[in-house]
Formats: sequence, C-alpha cells, structure tokens
Amino acid sequence: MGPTGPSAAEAREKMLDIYPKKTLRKRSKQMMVNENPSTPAEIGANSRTVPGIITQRGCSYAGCKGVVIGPIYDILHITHGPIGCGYYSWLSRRNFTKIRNEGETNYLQYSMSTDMQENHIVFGGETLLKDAIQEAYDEFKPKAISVYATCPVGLIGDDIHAVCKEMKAKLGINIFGFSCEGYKGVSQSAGHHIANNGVFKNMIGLDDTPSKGEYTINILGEYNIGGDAWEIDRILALCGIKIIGTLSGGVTYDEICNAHMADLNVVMCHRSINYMAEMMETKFGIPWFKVNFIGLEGTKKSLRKIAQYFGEKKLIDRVEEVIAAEMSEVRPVIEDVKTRTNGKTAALFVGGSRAHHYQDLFEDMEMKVIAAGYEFAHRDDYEGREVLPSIKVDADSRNIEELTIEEDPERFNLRKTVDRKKSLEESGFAFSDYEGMLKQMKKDTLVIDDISHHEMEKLIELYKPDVIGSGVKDKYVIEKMGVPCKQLHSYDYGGPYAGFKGAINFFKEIDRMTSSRVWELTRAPWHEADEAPEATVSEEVTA
Ligand code: CFM
Repeated sequence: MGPTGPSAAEAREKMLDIYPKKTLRKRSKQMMVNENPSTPAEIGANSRTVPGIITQRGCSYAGCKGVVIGPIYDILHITHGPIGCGYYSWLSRRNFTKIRNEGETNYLQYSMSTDMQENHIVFGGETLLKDAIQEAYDEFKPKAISVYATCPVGLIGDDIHAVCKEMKAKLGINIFGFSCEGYKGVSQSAGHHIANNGVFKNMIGLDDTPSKGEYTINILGEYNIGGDAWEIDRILALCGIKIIGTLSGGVTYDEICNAHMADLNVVMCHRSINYMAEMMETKFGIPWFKVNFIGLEGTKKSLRKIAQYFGEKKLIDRVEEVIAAEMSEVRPVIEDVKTRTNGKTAALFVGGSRAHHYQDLFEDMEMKVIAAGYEFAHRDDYEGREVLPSIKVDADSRNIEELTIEEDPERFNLRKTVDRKKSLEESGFAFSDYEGMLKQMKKDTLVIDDISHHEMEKLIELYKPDVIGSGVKDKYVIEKMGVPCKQLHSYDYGGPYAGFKGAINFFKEIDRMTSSRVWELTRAPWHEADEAPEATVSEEVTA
C-alpha cells in the first residue's frame, strides 16, 4: 500500500459500505485485494453495471465504430441513426491519421450520419440509409463504405445488411454493415468483437499481393492515439521490420485487405482485438503473441521477442543497436525525473488494457501503483488467458456472434509460419499468451473492475494518490478533488507515449503534474467557503 492510508482490505470495506444488499453482492465480486499475484483469485468482470451506479463505460457502437473500425481513414463511415451518435463519436478519440500515399483520401474529418428523425423510427429507415449511401457515393466515390447501426435501428428492425448488399451490387464497391447497436452487450467490449468479425469477413484476405520486406508483421490493437503508432513505426523501421497493417491506427482499407500476407501478428491491446489474432491464425496460420510498447522495459522486451521470432542474427543485432541508441537519449531524462517521482503513488482506472500497460511506465519512474482496474475488460485480462475455458458464457455474451473459421485450403501456411511457430515452441517460446494485469501488480494492491464515481471519491479520500490515470468521464471529478489526472484515453492534448520518445514525453508530463503544487490550492465547488486553502501554501507558491 501507499505510504499513508488504510490497508487495501479496509479501503474495500469502506467503499462497499454504502451499497444496498443486492448491489453489494455484485460489487464485492468486482473489487478485490490482490493477495496472490502469481495465482490470482477470480474477479467479477464483463457483467452488467447496476443501474444507478455511475460507470465510465461506453456502448457497443462506440467500441465498434469509435474504436476498432472508425480509424480506418479511407473508408467512408456512415452512422445509421439519430445525429447525436454520429456527432459524439466524431474525432473525440485522438486516433491520428495522415495521408501517406498519393491519391488517398482521409474521410475521418467528416461525420456522416443518416440523421434519423421520428418518422423514420415509425415508418422505417431503410430507404433513408439507401439514399445516404447513394449520396455519399455520388459525392466522394470512396473505395468502401461501412455502415453502423445505432440503438433505434435495432429496435425498429431496419435490415442494414440487406441494404448494404443491395447497394454493393448496384455501386460495385465494397459496402458492409455492423449490427453494433449500443445496447448489444454490457459495454464497448461487445462492439470490439462485432467489429473484429466484420473486418475479418469483409476485408481480411481480399488482396493476395505478396509483401515486400524481409520481416513483415501486423500490429493488432494499436489505434495511434496521440501518435503512438507512428512512434512504433519509427522504431520498427529503424530495426528493419516492415509493418503491413496496424489495426487500426492510421491505416488504409488496402493495408487491411493485404494484412494476411504478413509473417506474424503482434497484439498490443489484447482486449479489443484478440479475436482477430485467433481468426487469422486459424485461417491463414499466422502466429501471434502479445507485445507492449508502453514503457521502456515493455518496448525492449517486445522488440527482442519479435527479433527472436525471426531468429536471424542480423535482425537480433540491429534491434540491440536501436535499443542502445534510443536508451542513450532516454537515460538522462529518467534519471532526472526519478529523483522527484520515486515513491510517489498512482492509481489507474481505464479501458480494457491501458490500466495494465501503463503500470510499466510508472514502474520506470519508480512510482507505486496502489490501485488499478479496467472499465470493461474480461477475466482473462485480469487473470491471464489460461482462464478463458472457465469463463461462463452468459446471455449478454451469447448475443455476440462467434464466427466459425476454417483453414484456408490454399493460403494457410503460405509463408511457412506454422512450421516456424512449431520449432520455436519447442525451444520454449510463448505464443498466443497473455499474462493479465493481476500477475504484474504488487501483492495486496486494490483491484476494482468498472469503478464507480462513489468508489473513486472514496479512494481519493483514503489515499490521495499523487496522480490518477483515467478516462474522459471521470477526469474532472478527480481534478476537482485536488488530484492531477492524466487522461489515458485520449491523452488530454499530449502524446505519443509509446516507445522510447513516447516514454520521454510521459516521464516529463507526470513529473510536471506530480511536482506542481497547484493541486494543493484546488477547492471543489461543493466545499464550504470557510475551507479556503491555507495562506501559507499560497504564499510559498507565489513567492
Ligand atoms: Fe484497447 Fe484502446 Fe484500451 Fe480499448 Fe477504449 Fe482507447 Fe481505452 Mo479509451 S482499444 S481497450 S475501447 S487500448 S478508446 S485506444 S483508451 S477505453 S484502455
């Protein structure tokens, strides 16, 4: 635990204290003390949020359109629904994009929606959608159009797939739809799965052009927030490793159609894209393993593992040279920052993978992560991939289609990847694995799934961490309580934080945030006037 405050068990009790019986039973399962990091206990995850609790989760549409497919920049994305869904998912996630090849188009600056009105809800919206596709085609002539269903579309039963099929035949371009109505599933996680299925069915494997480059990989689950993917690109290019497709940060439709020609898939965000990794392996024989380019140790380990996979001395040596050169820039920064961040505390509550990944960066700064949790991850993200067979399939997860994938008779093992995997496995190399967050966290730290505002406020009251990493919805609640909050969803206005240069950005930013004394002066609006900050503090600050 942190230097002050109660034990994790006591804090947990205090957070649960307020809940009525039924809620208490549910929340108890989702809040745990990490007593045995090496053999983690079972945690309640991926279950419905109790109505009335303020959650930070998003919806299935957000996970599908907003997270996984939305960043593909030369597809024209149409939201079929009322205007709010399209508007609020428009550029609010900082998945950066730039045009890289001549003739490409970037549609991400547009927010296309069918703008459903009341009469469409009553009489149906299929004609509206058809007209919207035609209008978009006439105006832009895109190479592909993707359609997303919002809640009302599912409720009234518009058949978006039939409309897409009809318009695909009529216009002669690839047009496909996603039944990612917001209510499908308990969070955006359902939308990830729906998106993976759709990308796999409608894009992967369409273009068999052999890839140029000696060591070719795809990076799955990297969305280029704040430019992270570009920093990863930079490092891998220095090493001589070629990325066919990054799914789906700063990526084009053509790159995704050609991604099955890569030698290897590496997975950054396991939560949002592990389905894709599995399906590509089953159909095309491309092996996958987990990487983490957030944090110095994670980045080094990931680069070395990729080099080891290809197994050529030339590449292994090159990776070591790149690491050495990059570290000579990072070392003076981290040595300096550590003198101020050492021993400080952090708590991380975000998404389905960053609450884990960012622990590496805080470890680099010698800070202590006293509590962490995901918003919508599943048990395997907490406890490790080996618990997958023991996860109960409930009614909510049964709602999401599981594709049945088979080996492609011609293209399976096209690049002898299956044989390479087999020989490496014999020497102890781990594939298709993900350790989970609990194993990395210290003993007796607090783990809270789908944290509520009440629990967050209690946590701050009890521990007052030096910094909290969280999402968009809770950021200002935290800051009004006098704790700096690094928004790890869109990075506020910062980034990149991946790789070596990204780590430097992060170290400097957390140093600045946790060293600033301005937070001591923060008074929440709900504080009484007579609780004004002590004069001594402001004098020192202004002195
Ligand atoms: Fe994966 Fe993501 Fe995340 Fe995620 Fe997200 Fe995100 Fe996130 Mo926001 S795909 S699970 S649904 S790493 S948008 S880029 S930051 S909540 S931890």
